[in-house]
Amino acid sequence: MPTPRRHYLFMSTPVGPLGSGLGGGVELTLLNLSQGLRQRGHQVTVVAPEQSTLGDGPIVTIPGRWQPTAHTQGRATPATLPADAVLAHMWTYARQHQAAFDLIVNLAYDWLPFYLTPFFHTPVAHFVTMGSLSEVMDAAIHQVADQYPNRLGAYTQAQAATFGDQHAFQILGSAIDLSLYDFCDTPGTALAWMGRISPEKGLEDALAATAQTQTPLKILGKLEDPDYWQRLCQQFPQAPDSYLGFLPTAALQQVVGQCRALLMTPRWVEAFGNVAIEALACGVPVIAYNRGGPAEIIRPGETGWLVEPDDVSGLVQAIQRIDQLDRRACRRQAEQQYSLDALAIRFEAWFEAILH
Ligand code: HBI
Repeated sequence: MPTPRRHYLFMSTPVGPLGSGLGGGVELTLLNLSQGLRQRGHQVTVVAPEQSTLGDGPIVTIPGRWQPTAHTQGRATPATLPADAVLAHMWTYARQHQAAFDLIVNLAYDWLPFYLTPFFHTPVAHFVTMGSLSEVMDAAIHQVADQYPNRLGAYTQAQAATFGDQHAFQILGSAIDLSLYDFCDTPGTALAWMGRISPEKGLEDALAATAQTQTPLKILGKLEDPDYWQRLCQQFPQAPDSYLGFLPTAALQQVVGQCRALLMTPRWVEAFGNVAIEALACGVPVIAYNRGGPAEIIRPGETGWLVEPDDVSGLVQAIQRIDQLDRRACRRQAEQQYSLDALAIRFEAWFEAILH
């Protein structure tokens, strides 16, 4: 029996307008998911702070004060709500219009939407976009898990496990628009490293490994922590000439496609690691610490290598075994698992499980 055509209401992150970059990975998830679900015949309406832009689909923009970001707060930080909060106004809109939708999908990492779940007639599902950060959010998430067992989604098992009860989560992964990435079968000699230049991303290990193997390293990403970068430049004199800045997708995929492999050296549990599937889409294998999201993406010995976390000598050994990996298998894995349609199919199955 074909899946019925649904009308979903997506509630965006309240930390800033879509298209501003303030919403981080959620912006990409919302754009890709709405595009993929519409291509499968569903209707998607997105509710987001005013000045939001999201491709060409219908979007309801709501005024009000942005929410302070959760990922810089501590575990004991209480739930907060500014006066005239855009988050509160967004959920007032949802309450008033809920009858027009089959399902409401929350992407905000905030207390209010989780607390409101039992107050709605239309079912509310929550796609959780980060790991465990605070007691108050953990309690709100566990409350929903207890009352509505199948209403929580996450990117990866590792991210879900940070909440202690990973079985309460549907694991959905992520996706990219593969039409923006070209397969490259003729790499040069360089390796790539992509991500925000900030301590939790562990760039120093990639610099140490490529210094040992005398391999050029191309560094791409936003220079988020200048003091940290200064320290790296002193420790690794070749670093400044490896840095290519933050590139838009077209230029990024051009540079990465020419590389023999991508190095991922996270110090923390990456909820997913979108740069891994961007590399695979270009045919570039991924060498990553066996930690967090990348460990659930890479197929060891086929599309990459997993290395003992924080072990630079393990990175060096993996770099010496890149040629055992198959660049076409990398592109194939991106097409099978990380296309817009593959993502939409995973979310559609989760939504149908909730609606039955
Ligand atoms: N902080 N309070 C709050 N709410 C969010 O929805 C939120 C956030 N910080 C970061 C963020 N969302 C996204 O950038 C990540 O979930 C990817």
